[in-house]
Amino acid sequence: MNYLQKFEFANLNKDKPNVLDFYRKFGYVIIENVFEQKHCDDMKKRAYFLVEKDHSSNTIGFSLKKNKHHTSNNFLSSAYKINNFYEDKMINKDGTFKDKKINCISKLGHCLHDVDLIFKKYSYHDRIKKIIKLTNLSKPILNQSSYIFKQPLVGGEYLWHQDSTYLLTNPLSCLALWIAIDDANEKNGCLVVKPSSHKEKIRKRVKYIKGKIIKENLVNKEWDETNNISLSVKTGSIIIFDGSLAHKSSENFSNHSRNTYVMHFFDNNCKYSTENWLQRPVNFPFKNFRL
Ligand SMILES: O=C(O)CCC(=O)C(=O)O
Repeated sequence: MNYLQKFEFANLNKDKPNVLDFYRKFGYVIIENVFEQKHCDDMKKRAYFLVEKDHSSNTIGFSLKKNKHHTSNNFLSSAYKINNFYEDKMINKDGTFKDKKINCISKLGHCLHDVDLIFKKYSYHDRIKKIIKLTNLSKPILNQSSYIFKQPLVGGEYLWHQDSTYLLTNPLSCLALWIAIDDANEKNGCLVVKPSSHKEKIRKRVKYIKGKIIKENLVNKEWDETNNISLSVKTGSIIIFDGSLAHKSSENFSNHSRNTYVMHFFDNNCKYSTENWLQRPVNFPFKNFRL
């Protein structure tokens, strides 16, 4: 089986049955040449601008190993704002950076799609609509967006996880679109997936209840290091993946950045858990993703 099979955006109509067949079998699928270099440059330029624009005194670290960011108010408010998260290891004890700010940034999250004009343009772009129409989301809502930098020699690791752990609906409907802003490969920390793991149960749950993040093991089993596939992709490609697919990414050991824009969707015909950390205020509700 060719787990690295790629489909062309331009041939999507013709290839639809094969794309869906691959996605249903393995829980992810790669579509190439969705965005052009100029679109990716536009997003990258905007993301760098947003990093420089941030002058908040409160530096938030981000590490999926320590998860200290979960307790920060700035994390919770990122549900409806764009907050900057920095690589934990690049922040001194006094909160200052160990290098230029842009070299220390980990990610921007989690409402770029509804707050920033440039990201709004790409998030609700006709090309994204064409991809979402392929999926089985009947009433799609774009609820989370992240711009991940994975800067050269600094970008941190993402441990094995399933996205429905954080963005649960009943029944399950979380789906991610992972846009390669740079070429991604094994050296700079591309996405690593476990094909067909989307058919398994959600193993962990992270909830936010009464001011506290609560983590639960739903299945007492960790993901092992067998049967993994590294998804090397070119700039402008999109990886569509199921919210139950186990995935991770390693540190960036190269001299090249591995920027990505990731969007998460759910189906509004399913019940979005009130215990998910990501909640929008009444005056800024989720909006329907019009197709
Ligand atoms: O882009 C990465 O390195 C990881 C992204 C990821 O795991 C996610 O968005 O769920």
